Amino acid sequence: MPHSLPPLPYEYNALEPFIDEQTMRIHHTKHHQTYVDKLNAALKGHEALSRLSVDELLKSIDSVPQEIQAAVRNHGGGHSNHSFFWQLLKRDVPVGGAIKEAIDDQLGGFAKFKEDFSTRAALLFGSGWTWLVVDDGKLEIVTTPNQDSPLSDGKTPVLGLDVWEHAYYLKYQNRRPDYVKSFFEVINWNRVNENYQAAT
Ligand code: MN3
Repeated sequence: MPHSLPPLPYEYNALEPFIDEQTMRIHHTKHHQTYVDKLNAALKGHEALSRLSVDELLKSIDSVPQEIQAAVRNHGGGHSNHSFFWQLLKRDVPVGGAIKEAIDDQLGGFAKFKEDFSTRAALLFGSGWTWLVVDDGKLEIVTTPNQDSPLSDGKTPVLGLDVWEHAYYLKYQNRRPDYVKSFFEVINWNRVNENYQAAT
């Protein structure tokens, strides 16, 4: 079955004023849809691969045939990353639970984590993502270029931030640090806790 665009679990204006309605609408209906369409186009004629979930494809990216490997990495990554990202966003969810304890224990406390994550996001050159991942049971902040997924490096994302300009330019123009600051106002920590529990 071809891959399809998952509906957003909230309205396009649900994250205002931190992430604006127009950005959410274009980001979901145009950018994410295009990744889905191009992934499906790349997989055409590859019956066995078409039966795998996009995350399974990315975990075994090295065994995807060379002639479609870049397309699966880029467009499959785009589909997986965005599907993951939408679920992470919700206003007014305070940080707590097991992820808070793990951040305190392993990353020097929430304030330090926020500063370190924001710095990595701000300094990431060009287009890519900043992640909080679980690697061998431990939390780690990493970045990936383009639409590369941490899944392809054997790491499990629990939180991720799209820092492509299309994610923020309409509202924030060149002010990526302001967008990152706003992101911390709309993190659904309940979802991050679910991701963390599944990963550990
Ligand atoms: Mn994006």
